[in-house]
Amino acid sequence: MVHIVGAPALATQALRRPIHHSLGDGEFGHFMAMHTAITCARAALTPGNAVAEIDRVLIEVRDRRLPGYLLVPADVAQAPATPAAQPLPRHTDTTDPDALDAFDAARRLLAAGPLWASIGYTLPALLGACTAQPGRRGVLLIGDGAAQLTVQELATVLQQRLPAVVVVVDNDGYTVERAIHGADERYNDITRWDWTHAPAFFGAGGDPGAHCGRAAGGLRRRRRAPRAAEPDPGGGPPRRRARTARHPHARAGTSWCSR
Ligand SMILES: Cc1ncc(C[n+]2csc(CCOP(=O)(O)OP(=O)(O)O)c2C)c(N)n1
Ligand SMILES: [Mg+2]
Repeated sequence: MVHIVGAPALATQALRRPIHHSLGDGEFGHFMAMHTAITCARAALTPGNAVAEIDRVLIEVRDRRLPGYLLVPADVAQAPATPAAQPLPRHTDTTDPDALDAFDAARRLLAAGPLWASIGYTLPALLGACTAQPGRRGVLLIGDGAAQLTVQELATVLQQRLPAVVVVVDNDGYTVERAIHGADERYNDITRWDWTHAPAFFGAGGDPGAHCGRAAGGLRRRRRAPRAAEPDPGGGPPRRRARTARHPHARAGTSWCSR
């Protein structure tokens, strides 16, 4: 993976103007420095170094199988370049081909967050996976809290008529966070959406291929008995505590959209 980042023209950078791609301080190296810990090779391209530096970064990324970072100022992107004389030197692959095939097969089936990831990542990832493999049906299981972060990508899924199924676990908030800390805290609540309107809202209302339904009876087992809404000690409106497993909406549980 190579992160290719556009930047203001070198002449603009030289003036140290307090603009975007700096922190408002006219310093344009901050973001490259931040990437030091998560990339194996980085380069800030100039007309003079671009051809050699691009190859250097690509070789490192390929051989070490780690991410790289290329910063491309606007004027460098438009400058003429002499193509490299040689193709990249071959990489001697020491990977067991059987193990690699097995990994590839598994990778084609499952796109998942790694050890831990940003919630909301998987909806755009579904869009990317379906776009990369036309005709294959992507299936996504996503929490309601996560889906609320990147739900707009559903509009592109619908517009592109991708054969995706999205199952939203509609459990009224950040359930896993409630389990870790703050079972009764309002910061684990989210606003409740009626997911069944999502296709119409995102412009696919008249599309007979876009279906949306609610799986009745999901999350039937509720761990705790309902409690009434409680007045906020701070004088605000009554708040519902730990709604996850008990809200009537949670019993209806799961919504889905598909083609
Ligand atoms: C961008 C980002 N913000 C916050 C978190 C911390 N976080 C991890 S899981 C989670 C809640 C997920 O809620 P939801 O998607 O509704 O899933 P549930 O646990 O309810 O099934 C949060 C806020 C995170 N991982 N990434
Ligand atoms: Mg949830």
